Amino acid sequence: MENVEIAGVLEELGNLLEIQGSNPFRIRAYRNAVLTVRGLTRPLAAMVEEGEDLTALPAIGKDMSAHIVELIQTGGLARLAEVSTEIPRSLVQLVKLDGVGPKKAKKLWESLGVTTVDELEVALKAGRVESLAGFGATSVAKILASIDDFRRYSGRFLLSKVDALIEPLLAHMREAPGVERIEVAGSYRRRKETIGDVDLLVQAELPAPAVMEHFTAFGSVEKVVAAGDTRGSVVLRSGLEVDLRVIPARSFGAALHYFTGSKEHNVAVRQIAQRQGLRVNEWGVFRMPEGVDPADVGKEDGERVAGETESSVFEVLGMGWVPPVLRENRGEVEAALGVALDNGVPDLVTLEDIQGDLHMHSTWSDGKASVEEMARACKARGYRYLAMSDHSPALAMVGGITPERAVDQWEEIDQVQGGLDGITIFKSLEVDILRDGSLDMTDEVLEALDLVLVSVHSLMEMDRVSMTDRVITAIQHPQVDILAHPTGRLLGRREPFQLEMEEVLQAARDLDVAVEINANPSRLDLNDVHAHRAKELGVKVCINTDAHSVQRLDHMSYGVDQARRAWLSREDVLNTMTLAQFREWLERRDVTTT
Ligand code: DGT
Ligand code: CA
Ligand code: CA
Ligand code: ZN
Repeated sequence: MENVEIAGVLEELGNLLEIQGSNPFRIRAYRNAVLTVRGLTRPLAAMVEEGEDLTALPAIGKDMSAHIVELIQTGGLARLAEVSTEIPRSLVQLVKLDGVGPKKAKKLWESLGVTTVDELEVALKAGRVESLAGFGATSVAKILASIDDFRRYSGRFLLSKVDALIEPLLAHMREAPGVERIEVAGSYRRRKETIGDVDLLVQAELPAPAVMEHFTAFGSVEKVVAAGDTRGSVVLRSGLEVDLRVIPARSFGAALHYFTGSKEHNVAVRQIAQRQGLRVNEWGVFRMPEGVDPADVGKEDGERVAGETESSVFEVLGMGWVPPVLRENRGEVEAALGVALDNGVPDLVTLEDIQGDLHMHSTWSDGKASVEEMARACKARGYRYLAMSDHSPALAMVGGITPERAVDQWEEIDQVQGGLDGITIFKSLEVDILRDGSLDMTDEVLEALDLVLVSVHSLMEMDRVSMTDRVITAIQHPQVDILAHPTGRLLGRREPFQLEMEEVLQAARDLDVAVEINANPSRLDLNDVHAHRAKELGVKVCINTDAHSVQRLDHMSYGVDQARRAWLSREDVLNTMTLAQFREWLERRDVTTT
């Protein structure tokens, strides 16, 4: 059993215990164990096999260690089976809805017998929920809206989750007999925020029954949906579906292009080909003899003119190679042909371009690591600067920093800085935008900070006009530098709040405020379309992790992928600046007023 799966089982058990009303310490023990397991770089299965003591790991006590060993050795967990005789496992789905916590889920189950999202929807629409204590009309409307979101995303997986789930599968497939090359195509290769299914391509001489056999024998396969000569499909225990295609070398590039998609991109490319008397499919690019009806020819008929490599497909059509992140038919086909833009496809920003991370939290608010640990971790990632940006006091539940404590934190930052070479720590805060657009911090502190981030964390149900006013009022404050996670969305859990993005971006341009692409894989906020618009308007985009732990600083790559999907180049991104340039940027307003 893989670490991700173990984390999934422990998380589910923890959630069930919480619905049951179990001891909060026990629930927290599960939460912390899940965090530990998710963060491990070594497989627990290997550690157990080597007889290592798991209780040496943070947050893994005797019970938790026993659970993990049991999972690895038996593939199941007696405790989970036991709890699920007392309480339906499907209740865990209800808790994922906005507006339904563990207590409410329990109540819905006990009073109305609701165990699934479908049953809850029926009960809500029949008016049976409204009359329960603790649920009112507002609560009902909120839950209904959240069921819509749930449906829209159900069956889709966060990109980061897929990264974790398929790593062991790829390692397994590399060992299949006769495998020459492996690529993951589809939305995964395009680095979309969420993934419907994984499209795995394997290059091998056909026929290759051993490859298919090896695939379906992967340890995490729950169900084999299909297993033919060249095509197979399985569902993993996590629920993730994986399609496999086995492709001979002569067609691998064409298949990689075809199955990377998107469908819309493929359609546009096929039209380009048709104009040139060429036919593109997953087997190659073919020149058809004059006067032949395409409907009458087989897949590989005609003269093969490309297909072994992906770049050969683009080249034969007179196009430059298009990075997969751009293949959404949003102008990349024309750009690659060089007709719409004279500079063709832009040079996209890369992870190596990033010089600093300007949004993160420490133990001063709800982070898990100290200022020093975060700073050292940033240095280890090759950054030249970072901003320590803990929460402001309006977020009382996370221990936001009061003006008095801010001053104390600066002392600590100065001390840490004194012991650190090669990286600069900027003093910052992520200041809450209050209802009326005012900021949750004294002007005195705001002026003393090196960098000010602002963001909305409360009252997200505001109407569009009020929310837009609120955000624009906030960024009009002369000390504001960055608008963080501008729409508040949480993929699969919370829709973006109502906001007139065009107005906000224009205001940001006029005020010289940067906007964030929050790199947390469940946020990725701004989305690609809005980030692209920011670039068009000349608004600087900043890619920040918002990390609450050292590990999560590694989310930067997801933010960079999102920026690339938005066509952003290095010069569009604030935190690609050198330290000297960034210092100058911080002084930009002082410069213009003198
Ligand atoms: P997903 O799985 O929903 O996240 O999105 P994709 O893009 O991975 O879509 P998927 O798995 O249905 O198909 C993978 C690729 O195969 C897709 O991006 C383009 C290609 N493809 C699939 N069906 C068609 C089709 O009917 N026409 C064309 N031109 N391409 C297709
Ligand atoms: Ca797919
Ligand atoms: Ca697919
Ligand atoms: Zn934050």
